[in-house]
Amino acid sequence: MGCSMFRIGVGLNSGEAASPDKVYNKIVNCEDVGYMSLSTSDKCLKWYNSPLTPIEANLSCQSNVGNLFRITSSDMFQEILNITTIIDPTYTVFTIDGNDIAQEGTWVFSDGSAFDTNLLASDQPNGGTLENCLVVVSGGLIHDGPCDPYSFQYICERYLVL
Ligand SMILES: [Ca+2]
Repeated sequence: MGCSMFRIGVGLNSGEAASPDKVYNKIVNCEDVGYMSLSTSDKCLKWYNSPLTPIEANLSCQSNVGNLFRITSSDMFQEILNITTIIDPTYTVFTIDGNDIAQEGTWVFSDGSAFDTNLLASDQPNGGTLENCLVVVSGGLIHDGPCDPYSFQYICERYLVL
């Protein structure tokens, strides 16, 4: 994404400067807005250390113009596990987007789109109506977990360009 600032002497349509002015282009990336880039996603990510319940965590992400991190492929899952191991190697549980609140057993992201349940650990989900949110547990496995009252670390995502 490019961002331009013009002043007198720079053509608004051409972007060309009349001498002696010069035109500089700045490329904005996730790191510029305090987030991380992923090679497997076009969204920007941020790890939050202060634990919240999954429901509170999603509200927190929304207040930062995003949502909880949506894992949509095994490659993306592996990449975030590699990053998480560097950020907080001692993590035990962190929250990601996905729930079956509206219909037990039907897992969707917070925008209503489908979560691929093939990404779950092989013995999951196992919590029935007591566990309607998604978490990643240490060892790198996606489980269903309680939406409240327990608090976990979490990851938000947002688009770079809003
Ligand atoms: Ca459930």
